[in-house]
Amino acid sequence: MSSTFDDPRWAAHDFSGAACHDGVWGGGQAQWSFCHTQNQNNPWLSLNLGATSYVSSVRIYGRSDCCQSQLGTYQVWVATAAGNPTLLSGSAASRCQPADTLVAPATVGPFTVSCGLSGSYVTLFLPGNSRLLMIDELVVYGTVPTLAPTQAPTLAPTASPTAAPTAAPTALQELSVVGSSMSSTFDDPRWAAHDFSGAACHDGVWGGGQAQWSFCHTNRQSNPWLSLNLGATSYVASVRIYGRSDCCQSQLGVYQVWVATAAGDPTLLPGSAASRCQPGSTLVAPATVGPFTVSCGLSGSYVTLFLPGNSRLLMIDELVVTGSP
Ligand SMILES: [Ca+2]
Ligand SMILES: [Ca+2]
Repeated sequence: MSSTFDDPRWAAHDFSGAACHDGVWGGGQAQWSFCHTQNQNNPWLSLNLGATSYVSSVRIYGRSDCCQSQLGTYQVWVATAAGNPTLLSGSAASRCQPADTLVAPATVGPFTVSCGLSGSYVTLFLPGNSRLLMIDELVVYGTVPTLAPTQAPTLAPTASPTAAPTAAPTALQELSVVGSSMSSTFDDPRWAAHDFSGAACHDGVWGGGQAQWSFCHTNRQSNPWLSLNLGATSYVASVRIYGRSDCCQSQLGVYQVWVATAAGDPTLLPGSAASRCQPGSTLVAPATVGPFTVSCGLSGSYVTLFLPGNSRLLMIDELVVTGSP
């Protein structure tokens, strides 16, 4: 406070500021819980809030045993220091309800002053000469800030994880063939000089007619087949069949292409070991050299051309596989 009432007649009582924030008011002389300055110019009472706080309002409980008229014109300030707020630097103290002249009637109140300011001190100030500041209690309402900043926000969660990336698509290419087999190899002794084995159907030569004789040829049989060994499980995008180029193109007729884990008649392999390309279609080659391209989209290490039915002859110039190794 700016001063403390020191009349020796009342020396037994505490009139310091502590009496105005002891939680006791309205008791009259039975309690003597009021703070009291000397008669002076511009008396003040400052409460230390301990930390910068938001002050929403202040409530003044007037002296309850007598003298209520002494409050009269008063001001409430929020400041960064105790003391006469009009003597603090401009930024150090702000007045609650600065546009209003507050005048307390001669009652105990309480008188509530709206504020809305932040600071670490609240000061009751009685402007003017020959004033007495004496009230029962000064109560401050507001919010004490947390001492430490709140926890830093975590980053927003990332989007749900994407599926592991699939292997980068490889450009489709003509797949190499490491070997071949057929259900049988044409063995007419008249043509013994020629190679009719499966190798003739993956030698890179086709369309040459009798000048080249580069075709594979089974005996006449049921369900003949030609299997190419890709050497490793590979993605088979499509298969291209070049028909025999010197004659006999009508022999291809109804045909199937399979991708499998082994060579041989695919209909005799276990179900999971062979899958047919275009399983919903019956493929029938016209009596031309083609080529005939069959879309596939299956993976396996063998590609098999299969001619279903009895008394069939498999003879074509070349079987070319396109895909990814
Ligand atoms: Ca009190
Ligand atoms: Ca050939």
